[in-house]
Amino acid sequence: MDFLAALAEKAHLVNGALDRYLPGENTYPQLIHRAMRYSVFSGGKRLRPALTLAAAEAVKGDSNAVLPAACAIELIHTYSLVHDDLPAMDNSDLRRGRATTHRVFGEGIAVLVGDALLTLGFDLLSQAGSEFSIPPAKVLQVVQEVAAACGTMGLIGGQVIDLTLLPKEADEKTLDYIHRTKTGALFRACVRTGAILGGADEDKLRKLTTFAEHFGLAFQIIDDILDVEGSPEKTGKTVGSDARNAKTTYVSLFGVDESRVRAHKCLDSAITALVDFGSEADFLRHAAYFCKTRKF
Ligand code: GRG
Repeated sequence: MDFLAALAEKAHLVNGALDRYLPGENTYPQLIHRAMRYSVFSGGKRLRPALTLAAAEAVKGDSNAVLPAACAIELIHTYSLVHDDLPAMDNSDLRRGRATTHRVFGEGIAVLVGDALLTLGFDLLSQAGSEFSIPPAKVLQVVQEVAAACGTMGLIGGQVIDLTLLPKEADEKTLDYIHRTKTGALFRACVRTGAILGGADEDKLRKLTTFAEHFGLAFQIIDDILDVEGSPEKTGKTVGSDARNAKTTYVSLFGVDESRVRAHKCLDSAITALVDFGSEADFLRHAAYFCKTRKF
């Protein structure tokens, strides 16, 4: 099975579970539930939850048991996109190929959608072990991991620097910080969550963490390239928004060609980190190959 077919299979599982976890559109107050569902069911790739499931598989764990945690991570990811698109941040009109949440529901509701998705995400994560007898200490560990990835040393820290950085202050070290926190932290957390709940030993957890760190950085470098030479039909986003917002990116610092070389190097390192794993880690390997040529 090729990678996109395998991803679609995992996305199907995740979408079914998200549909069960999110309050129905007719649940009072309907407006927020409609807006949450609009934001979540909008055609995202579901790459992070797929990586959570795949990390559990890579350590021969039960991927069904990590499905709630995988969904929690997708809800948290969606929160970050909804807030990032707001006029006070990136001011984007298009996300996942359609109008952003605030363009459809207004800014106030979009802020609350993000808050609600983040809250529901942690609620789900805290229940991650209940059906599948995962030890409570492991559940607590992933709650802490994901909280750290979302906090001021993770997503929010990266977003703060990204929002406030002046172009003349931009250098490789700062850009690495932004990428490691804004994008990398959630990739790291989603892989570690799957591995921890799947029962990884310390050695496997370390190797999967190395995979995730290289993968996350490469994913963002490719995202920077797609913002310059991607197509809005494929990415589902407005192209050129980094330049319009005077953002420092890999492309603005190093150009497209050098950025691509760096992304490919990271992806090769990600694949190398899996050298001791068998075919049970094939989804992760193929995710890295996919990332090299991804157009969306
Ligand atoms: C805390 C508000 C707030 C923001 C944190 C994560 C983030 C910072 C902002 C989101 C926007 C952004 C460009 C993030 C970088 C990560 C990234 C490339 C997101 C897009 O991920 P995909 O391509 O999206 O997996 P889909 O739509 O497929 O889920």
